[in-house]
Amino acid sequence: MKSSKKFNHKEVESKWQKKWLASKIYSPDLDKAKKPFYNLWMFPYPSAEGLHAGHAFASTGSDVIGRFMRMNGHEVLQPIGYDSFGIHAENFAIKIDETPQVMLARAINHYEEQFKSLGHGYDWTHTLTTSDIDYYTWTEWVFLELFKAGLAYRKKAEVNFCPKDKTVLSDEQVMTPKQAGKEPIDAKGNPVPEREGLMVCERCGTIVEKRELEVWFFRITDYAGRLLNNLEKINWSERVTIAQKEWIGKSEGRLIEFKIDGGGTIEVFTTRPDTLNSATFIVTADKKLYDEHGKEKVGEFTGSYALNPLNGRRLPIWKASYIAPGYGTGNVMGVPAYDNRDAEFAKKYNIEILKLKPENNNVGKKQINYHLRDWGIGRQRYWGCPIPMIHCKRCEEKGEGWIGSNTTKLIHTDQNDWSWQGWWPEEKLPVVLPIIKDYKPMGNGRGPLANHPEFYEVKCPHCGADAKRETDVADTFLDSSWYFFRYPSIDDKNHPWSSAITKKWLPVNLYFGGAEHAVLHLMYARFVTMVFKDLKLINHFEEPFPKFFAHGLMIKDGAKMSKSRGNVVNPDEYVQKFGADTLRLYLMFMGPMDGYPDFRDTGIEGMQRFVNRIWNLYQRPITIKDPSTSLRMTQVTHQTIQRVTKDIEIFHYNTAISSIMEFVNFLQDEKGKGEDAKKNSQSWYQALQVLCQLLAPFAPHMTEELWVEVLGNKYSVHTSKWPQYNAKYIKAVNNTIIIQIDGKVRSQMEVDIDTPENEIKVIALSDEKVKKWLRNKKYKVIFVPGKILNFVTENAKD
Ligand code: ANZ
Ligand code: ZN
Repeated sequence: MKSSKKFNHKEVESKWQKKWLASKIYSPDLDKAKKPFYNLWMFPYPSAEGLHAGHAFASTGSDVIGRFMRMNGHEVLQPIGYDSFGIHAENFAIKIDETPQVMLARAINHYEEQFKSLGHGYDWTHTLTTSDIDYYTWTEWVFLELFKAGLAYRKKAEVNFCPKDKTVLSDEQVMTPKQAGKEPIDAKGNPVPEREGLMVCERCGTIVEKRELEVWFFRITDYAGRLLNNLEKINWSERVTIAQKEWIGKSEGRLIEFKIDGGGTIEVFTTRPDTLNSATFIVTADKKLYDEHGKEKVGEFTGSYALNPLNGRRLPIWKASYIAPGYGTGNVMGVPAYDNRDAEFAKKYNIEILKLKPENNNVGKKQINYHLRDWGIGRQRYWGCPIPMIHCKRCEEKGEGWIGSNTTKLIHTDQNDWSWQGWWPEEKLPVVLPIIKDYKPMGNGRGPLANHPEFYEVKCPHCGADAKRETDVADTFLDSSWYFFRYPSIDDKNHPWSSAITKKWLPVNLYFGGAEHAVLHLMYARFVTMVFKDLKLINHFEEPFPKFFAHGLMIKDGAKMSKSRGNVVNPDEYVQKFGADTLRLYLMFMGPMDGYPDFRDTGIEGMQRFVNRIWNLYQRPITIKDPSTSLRMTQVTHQTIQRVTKDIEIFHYNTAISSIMEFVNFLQDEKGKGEDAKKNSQSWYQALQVLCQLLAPFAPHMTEELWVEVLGNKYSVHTSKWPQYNAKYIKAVNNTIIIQIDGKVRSQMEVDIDTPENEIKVIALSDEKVKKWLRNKKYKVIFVPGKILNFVTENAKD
């Protein structure tokens, strides 16, 4: 048996990393797999800063479950890739004055080394990078599929614009400073005091401006109902489901038409038709007031009156700042007696407040509204997937465009707001993103590609005239909305995915990732998958992630990790110093996987001592010639299997590791007993095998070394069969003791099988019921081992 007193992590870890790669134990045969399990962790966007400890925490959490499923008989596909297009990478490249291509090549290498050094069981034969042409060719294809289905349209719209990033943002990328976790700043970077209604860019905290731009949208609102209803069918972390529900924002109400005194009508949307009788005014949206005042209530009387259909009352019509132009009908019936906003407004402008009892009425017609907006996907930046569309002026003048000519699969029929006259899809993909030097954003509402005629000057695919290619690029969230389709089919160069492989491997069995993606990535991926289903591009599912686990956020010494605080944990240093196994164990032990575990250096040192203790446990002669067994050891072994299995299944890794620690303590005590231990070598051997297996998902290198080199197994611990417990040993471990007082059953308790009598007595005496019955009494105790604890009081004898 070769092994030393201290676990030499450098030697052992690099040895097994190389062996695993060569033996491809993490690359399942995708065609032949019998029990496929697609285990996916949200891929990172690479920047030259490298993987941080939060990544290490989350990716280890995903790796643990992948290893567990593999040991439970599944062929596990666990791929990793890079979400490399987008502002994040581009801004970093600008900062260090390199092209994104050059910066990324280096960054991705670094990430790959880091992932490997952490010992993750990734299938390195199925990896992808979204900015590679092999990948984004198909992202362009996805765009065209949506376009051809009538789900991509271009429209002049008021969009969110970040003056710092100089690009349009989707609604989902705009939030309150608190939601973004940023101090609000203006376009010049100066801090701005917080106030109600302030909205900032998710990424940089700059106050977002509104601009009128003509941009591409995806009609995600068509899917609002389905996106909402399907939430019932999928198994997701609750906080994410709630966030999606709120974001979709279903609202059931009625449309009520009011006649305008002097002619015409005005229609309102209300969720409280029962309050119609108490309406005292009508408020209508005004874009200017809305933009200038936001939530502050400012209004102007229009001079007109509407008539309440229920009681004929004459209601003044006001324009007001608190009505959102794009929501409902943009008109509201003001009911100050029942609605706070209306009350505030009515008081300010001396409008009557009238409180009549709500009563049933059925005026108006039922209406369901959603707060979800269409997904604006054009970005006036360079580093993104080209939008493969061509605009022809001549076709536009002739009133021609894609609609009405080539469309066969059109889902949407309402063409009112589609201004794509003159727009044609590219006939041949890919549209290659050219390498340019002047790729910085311009801030004039056009992307840098608009300075490159060699890119945008093309012939119209319809009439042959000089035409122009779209120079906006796609939102990065388009890249990540479908990447999980591509991983298993990465070898198929002619299709975005192979249907046989997809049938076998999708949907993703377990998706692991951050809750911060609740309304962005996770909504878009669901939408795009539903569209694929409707277009019959897939047919056996429409929810990409039937199970999603939202991990928590790691903090350091009680505070959020950030560069300015200087408390960012670099996993590389810890891997160097302590080894990946110690780091992994520590990350998983810090706290619940979905909480805010706190990384402390003292904690990881403690974990290192634990790792060395395990290592030492195996430094004893192991002779399996002796067939005798120890019931106690078998029981503890099986009990540990049960606990650890149950905990891993529900991502309670920290308590799984606690149980392993208890097991190690027990074995160490037994080992201390020396002679005894030798006698029981069969149980010892079993216990050491099991310990190795239970630890394998957390500490893959050390366990592999022990499994192969010390225990003498001829195959990898990671392909070994997860130990099963036998119920008969579990039951025997716990004992139910009946507690009697003067011969009457008053309570009962569960104790460890060999708990000594005096300890059982102490536990019983802490029982409230027992306390009550024994209050102020003297008693004697009669103990029937394993069965009954009887308190005989002095009174009873009298
Ligand atoms: C009368 C009323 C009485 C209302 C009452 C509420 C309470 P959600 O849940 O968001 O759909 N509303 C309608 N359109 C609006 C707009 N464009 N901008 C601002 N407010 C608007 O809320 C719908 C309710 O918000 C509607 O019901 C309407 O006010 C208002 F005691 O009508 B209610
Ligand atoms: Zn044309």
